[in-house]
Formats: sequence, structure tokens, C-alpha cells
Amino acid sequence: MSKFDSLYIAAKEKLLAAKNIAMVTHINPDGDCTGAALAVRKLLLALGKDADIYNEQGFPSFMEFLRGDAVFNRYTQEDGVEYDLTVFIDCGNIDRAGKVAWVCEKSDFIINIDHHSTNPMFGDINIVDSTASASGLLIYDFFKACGVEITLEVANFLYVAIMMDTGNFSYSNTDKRTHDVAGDLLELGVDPSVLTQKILRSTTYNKLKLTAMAIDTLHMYCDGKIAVIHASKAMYNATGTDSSDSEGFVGMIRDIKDVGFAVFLRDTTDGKLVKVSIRSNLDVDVSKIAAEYNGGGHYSAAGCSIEGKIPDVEEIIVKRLSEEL
Ligand SMILES: [Mn+2]
Repeated sequence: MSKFDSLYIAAKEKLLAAKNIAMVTHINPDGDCTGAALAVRKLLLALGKDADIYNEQGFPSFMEFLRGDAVFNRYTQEDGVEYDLTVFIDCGNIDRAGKVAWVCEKSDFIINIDHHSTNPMFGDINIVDSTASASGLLIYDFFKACGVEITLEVANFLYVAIMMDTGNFSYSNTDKRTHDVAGDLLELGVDPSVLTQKILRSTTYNKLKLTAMAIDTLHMYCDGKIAVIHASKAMYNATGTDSSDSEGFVGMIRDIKDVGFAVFLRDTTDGKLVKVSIRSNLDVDVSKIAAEYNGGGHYSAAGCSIEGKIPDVEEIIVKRLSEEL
């Protein structure tokens, strides 16, 4: 039983009554939003429904082995497309959908399933639980509330969702509920060593080159309490990589001894817009700081985008974080 059971049932009724359903996941798709969306698609199929799934970047390559026949559309708006229901998954706000946020305007009803504390409850049904370590946990509850069997395939989707949002069960959001659900998924046949190997212990030569270049940009501020690295468009180009290859970079510098705040800056626009990822080892709610720049996230992990060039954005964010030390 989940405290959201009545909302899950209401969501299920709406889905059953809907003709055209869309599903949206966030920009720079991670394991959580993608695994959760793959699972919800299977839930819909079990209910005799289907959905058009949208993501600005399409399906993330690191999860290709789990994709099956799911299609993630990158389309910008098409004429005549209307949905009577859209399910937003793992999106702390509508803008997190990026270029596919238009789906929202073409939709009569929104179901918002998320676990970000800064979520403004933009849906008609809001299943937002900031105590959940991953959206994948909420989808697990969704299956249970609907009485739909969790197959091994779905269990793998949900395990990856949870594994990726908890840093392989190591971040401070990892709690009993996380392990309880993971335990159930193992009982269904999930093999953690295989999933860890395929997702976390796999890299490419190009990504390693990008990693080396990014580490080379490390700047330490405030007596080593703030660590910053970046990746520029030139660096992505030189190594034949894209921004998905720098997922998790901020974690490398978060692990430096005595670091309170770790910041990763990425610019794929050549000097127009910098995406800022912040991780905190301190008792400071960085989602609130990110929200000051129209971003959001979680207590210890948040992000935002700031217009400008990397050195300018670096100065802005370091100055702001230094006020919290
Ligand atoms: Mn998430």
C-alpha cells in the first residue's frame, strides 16, 4: 500500500478512458526517467493502451540494450497532433521537457509523476513524492496499485531507474524503501551485476578522453570547499562525444576530500548557455539555490541553466555557493 494509491487508481481510470496518450521524459534523459517511462509503457500495454513517448534527445544510448521496441520521439510540434492525456515522468517542472514541452499544450489532462521537491504540481493529477529516491519507486507502486504483474523486463527497467538515481545505492537518498523495492525486483530475477556492468562499468575511449580533458579544467575555491570542472562544445567536438557522455562527471569531483559543493558546467552552445549541475556534501538545500536560476532538483543534487560563457557562469555560481559555507 502506498499513500498515493487513490491517485494511482484515479490515474489508471483516466488512462483507461483516454484515446490518445503521450508520455514525456526530461532533457538529458537519465536512467530514472527512461527506466520509469519504459515501465509505464508496459503498464499501459497491459491495460490495453499505448502512448507516444517524447524526449528532446530521443532514447539514451547507454540504455539501448533495454529499449526493446519502444520508440522515443524527438519530434518538435506537428500539425494536428492532439492528446487527451499526457504523463510527465521525472520532470521537476514542465520546462524540463525542453523542446517537447509543446505536448503539454496539446493535451487536455496531465498526470505528473515525479520525486523532485521543487515540483510546482503542474498536473491535473500530481503523484509527487520527494521522499522517493527515484521516480522508478513510484512506478513500482503504480503497478502494485493497478494490480498489474511486474515482469522481469519491467523489473529491469525499474532497477536501472533506482540504481541510477541512488548512485548505485550509495547516495543519502538510499533508504529502506529503496532496498525493499530493489529486493523485490531481485526476487523477480533482476541480476544487479549484469546491469551494473552494462551501465556503470562501461565506457568508451572517446568518453575517457573527454573525462581527462574535463578533469584538467578543475578549479578549487574557498580553501578547497568548492570544486568546479567544465566541458565545452570544443571539448565535445574534439573527442567526438556529446553531453550524454558527461553524465556523472560532477560525481567525480564531489568525492574530493573536504569538498562541500561540486559543480559541473557544460556548454553545448558555444558560449550562449551553460548547464550547471550542483552536488552538495553539506546540509544545504541546493535545489533552492538552483531555483534562484529557474532550475531545481533535490536537496543534495540540483541543476539549472545560466546564459553566458563558462568563466562568467563559473564566477556567478561560485560566488553564490560561497555564501552558504
Ligand atoms: Mn529521478
